[in-house]
Amino acid sequence: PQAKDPYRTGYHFQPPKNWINDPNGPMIYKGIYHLFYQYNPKGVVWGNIVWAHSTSTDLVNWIPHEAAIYPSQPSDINGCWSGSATILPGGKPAMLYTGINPQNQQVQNLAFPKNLSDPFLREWVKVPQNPLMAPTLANQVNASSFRDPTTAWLGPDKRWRLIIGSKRHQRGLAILYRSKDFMHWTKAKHPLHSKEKNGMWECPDFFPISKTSSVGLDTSTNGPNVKHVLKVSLDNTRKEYYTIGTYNISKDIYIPDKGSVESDSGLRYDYGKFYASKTFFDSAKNRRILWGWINESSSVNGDVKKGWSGLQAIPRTIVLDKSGKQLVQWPIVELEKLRTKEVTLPSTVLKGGSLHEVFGVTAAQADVEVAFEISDFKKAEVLDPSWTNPQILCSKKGASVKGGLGPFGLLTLASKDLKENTAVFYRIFKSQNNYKKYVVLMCSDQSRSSLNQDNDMTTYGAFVTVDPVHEKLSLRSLIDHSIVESFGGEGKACITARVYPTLAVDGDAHLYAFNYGSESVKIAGSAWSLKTAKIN
Ligand code: DQQ
Repeated sequence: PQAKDPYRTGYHFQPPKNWINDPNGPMIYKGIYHLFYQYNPKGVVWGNIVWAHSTSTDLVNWIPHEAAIYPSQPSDINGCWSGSATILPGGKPAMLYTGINPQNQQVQNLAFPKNLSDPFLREWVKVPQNPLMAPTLANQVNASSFRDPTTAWLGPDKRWRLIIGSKRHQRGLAILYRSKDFMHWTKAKHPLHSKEKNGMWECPDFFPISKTSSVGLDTSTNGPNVKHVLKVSLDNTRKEYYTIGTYNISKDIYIPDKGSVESDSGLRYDYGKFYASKTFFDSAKNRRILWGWINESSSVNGDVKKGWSGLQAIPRTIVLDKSGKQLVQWPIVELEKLRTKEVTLPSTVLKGGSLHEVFGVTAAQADVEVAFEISDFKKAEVLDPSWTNPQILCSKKGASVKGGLGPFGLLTLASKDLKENTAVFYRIFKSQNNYKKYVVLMCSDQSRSSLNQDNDMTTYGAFVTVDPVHEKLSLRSLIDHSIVESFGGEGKACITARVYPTLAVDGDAHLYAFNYGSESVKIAGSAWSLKTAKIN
């Protein structure tokens, strides 16, 4: 018999086999969560794209269904690409998605559930008017860069609006369409927003967020206590950026706040692997939930051997940070139902150069939450003003590079001899011009994650806007065989990594807390073994 695949996940969403990518049309209907996703029924690489479908009552355990949307008419015969759900007044879901037509043009289609009394909404019917939006000579839309319609929102004038990702030359575009009846859509003269030199904007997402509370908002909400978020996925770099700003409904334009940009220095949901993400409003629990596709870091040969490629991240609730300047993300609370066998780490001093094994947890499938306390900042290194790129800084100063205050953190998926490990850690620097101001760097160092050199073992990094003098510095990592999803500063910075250990597998995986800085830090927290979820 074949040995169990050591890289399949215990609680991250994946189908039994084949290629998956973007999450599509996430929604809740009559108490059931739906996840659709880009899927190749025929292989482990991208192609033959249909909308696969699974449902859940808790966002943790999933039941598979037959493909919901697949090529069947001229307007989608060459593929059913990404799209979004809109819950119409009265509760009926409408699904808008990109179809690839016989000329390989990208067009937008609409489908409705065939039978609203089927709780799983297994069958979908495409409207005969499809495509509802298409590139024409008159509208000057680029036929190969016109995809991924968002959830639509209703304006005060009773007209629906949505955006579609596009580009013109190298300018990223969020093309705006409007409709009175959801069937006839007219392109607006101006995009909702655009940005030079961004290239194609894939999978845009546009939604309101409360300035005053952590309650999520329905996509059509606007008003004085509301900010808006625009997220775009950059095809060129495979990175996502979001901005926070204002939606001017009378001009129908979105204006990012000062300093909020869709480029290198911009904000990302996740500073590791995370792409083509999409949020939805969960009306049952009044929260906004983010889904994201986590691609492999293995070679195509590795994927062929595994027979599968791609995961979905653990859904995250997102709220606006109290600063109003960024979002804060946290794994949905339902995940905690899988926690078992809590191992507490009583408050311990991690002396400079120390390593501390966390025993009693299934280290290949775990949830770890720790907080660090720092009382002495004297040994913090000075941050060179040229160190502006956190990923490069983390790559130069990996986990094995000793420092002053840090590196301290976790060695996840570690082999007993530490030959393999994925290190998630912090370093604290003092800023050159203000010695009382500290800069917190969070890193996920994959350089020793596997003895198999065929994998992409790039290191990731992010600056975390935490004041380590007055706030605790927390770290949560969701470890699941071939994925480590980490949340720094209580969700202010997230880093997801894919890793393929050859030794640190299942029962041979270990978890450690470490401090390779010269200054001591205190650590306290808990680790849980996580039960396996029922996933498809
Ligand atoms: N994936 C889909 C497109 C989208 C891209 C095709 C993003 O609709 O732009 O599978 O990963």
